[in-house]
Amino acid sequence: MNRNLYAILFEKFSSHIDQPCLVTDERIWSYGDIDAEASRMAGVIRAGGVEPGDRIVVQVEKSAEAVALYLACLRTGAIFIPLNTAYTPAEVGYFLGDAEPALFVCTPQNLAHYEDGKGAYTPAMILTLDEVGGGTLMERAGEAHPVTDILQCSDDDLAAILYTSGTTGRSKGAMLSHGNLSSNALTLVDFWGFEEGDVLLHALPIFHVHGLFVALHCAMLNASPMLFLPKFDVGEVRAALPNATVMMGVPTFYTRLMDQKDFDRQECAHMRLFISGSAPLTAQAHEAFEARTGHRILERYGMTEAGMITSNPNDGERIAGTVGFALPGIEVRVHNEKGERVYDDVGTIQVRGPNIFKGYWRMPEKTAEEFTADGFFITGDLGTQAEDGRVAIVGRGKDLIISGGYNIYPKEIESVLDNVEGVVESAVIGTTHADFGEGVVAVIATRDGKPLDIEKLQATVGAELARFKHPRAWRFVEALPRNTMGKVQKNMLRERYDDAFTSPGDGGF
Ligand code: MLC
Ligand code: AMP
Repeated sequence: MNRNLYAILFEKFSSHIDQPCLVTDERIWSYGDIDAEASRMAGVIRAGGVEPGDRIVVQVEKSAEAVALYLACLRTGAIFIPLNTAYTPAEVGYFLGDAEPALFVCTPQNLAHYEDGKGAYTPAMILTLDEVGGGTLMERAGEAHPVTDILQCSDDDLAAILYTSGTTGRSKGAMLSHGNLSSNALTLVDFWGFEEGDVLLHALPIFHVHGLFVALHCAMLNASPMLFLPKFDVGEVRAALPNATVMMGVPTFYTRLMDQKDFDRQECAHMRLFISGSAPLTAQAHEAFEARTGHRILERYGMTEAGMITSNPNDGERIAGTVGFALPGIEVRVHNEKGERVYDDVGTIQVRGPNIFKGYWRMPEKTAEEFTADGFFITGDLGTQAEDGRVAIVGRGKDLIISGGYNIYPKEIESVLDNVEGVVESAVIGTTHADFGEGVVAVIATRDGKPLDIEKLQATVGAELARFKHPRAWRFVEALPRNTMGKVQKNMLRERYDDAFTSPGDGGF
């Protein structure tokens, strides 16, 4: 049997080939249209000499064509590597060098950055795709001989690599197999009760697990239409809600909807399910949303290396401030520092199951460090597990900021800041931000504690890192607080500057 994820998706939606798949501003793409587009793009991939197992790096805006490109990669056995559209050429250069793709697809505007010889690694083929279906990829697809077969794969063959930054050093590529993705998708479509008539409101980006895998796969396995919005725009989302039944979002989606004074029960009357994840949804936001709309948001927990791990039930009690139970077929446990399993006590969350990734691309030592001897993946999240299995996340063992659902690793920003003249050392922290959950604060030690030129600091960060990672509040001190081991006490800094985005005059956004 062909275990290629595309074969599994195709088998499910092929009896609904005329059903709408992606509804965009420009047109309605039926399942047949998307499949045909994926065949043409597969033709371009094959004609370009891209072999199964070769990598294809993609940094393009959200569009139906970008979805077809992902499906074409699955179809031909090429490994799909999506990149955040906000990444700078410097960041993309690292990913190209690490992944060594046979093909890189970028926007026409960015092409000039990557043409021959400009970066450390130049892919053999660079094509372009814009947000309305233009670019050299589409020109070639128009002429290509369509590939209608689906490459025979096993569960262990790689489907995608998603880069996730590390607490130390550079980003690591999490290798995800066809089996990782299909096992998770088949579980979710069932667990969340996808049914005939469901319509998914899709306003997430498609370069992360949430919008790319969870949302797309669930809809496609159910042959559901997706109202495919280019991004989260609160007005467009509200306009689309009455035609949808399911929405998946990060907590910022829900707080932004709640900020709309006239957003009410009536607008959500048609909805079956609101799902939240990628960042903590406060119990307060959960309860306020229910009071306003009558819907209890279903919160679930996941990560790049594992897809979805736990979920509150579709039928059953959804408890605010918890992320529910291990999904069927997945084992979750909490271990204390002594390596003992604990219940109702805080420890590290560990996971084992068919959803767990195959390791970090070309980093066997890093991979080994993240697994226990009995094969559980150590998530780096801190949580509790009740005797009945219910999990609550209480913090992070890893030094990570989650802002609006995007992960930001302080180390990356600190490394850039530490090279600026006048900076003795820096500590980057996340503190409470009403819109993004956490906002980025840079605490900088200077020789006499005097402030430096913020514009200069911003320019230095801007040349290297994507805008969503930029510090939006700056604090200058004589020295960073350290414990007896010499480690910077970020907890103290987080407490001290927790009002950075709430006190008057601050905010930065
Ligand atoms: C945008 N900006 C952000 C930001 N998004 N800053 C911090 N954090 C973010 N998440 C900045 C931009 O750089 C810009 O800065 C300004 O905010 C406005 O940009 P925008 O493009 O207009 O922002 P907006 O459309 O409002 O985007 C906010 C958002 C978006 C929350 C809708 O970030 C989003 O869609 N987030 C979802 C991320 C996601 O899918 N995560 C899943 C990861 S998977 P300036 O200075 O230029 O004005 C995962 C596993 C799992 O975690 O469990 O799911
Ligand atoms: P990423 O590596 O981008 O996939 O982000 C995964 C991280 O997001 C997890 O390790 C958690 O820290 C966090 N996360 C995902 N879902 C939730 C949730 N429901 N509540 C709290 N944190 C979450």
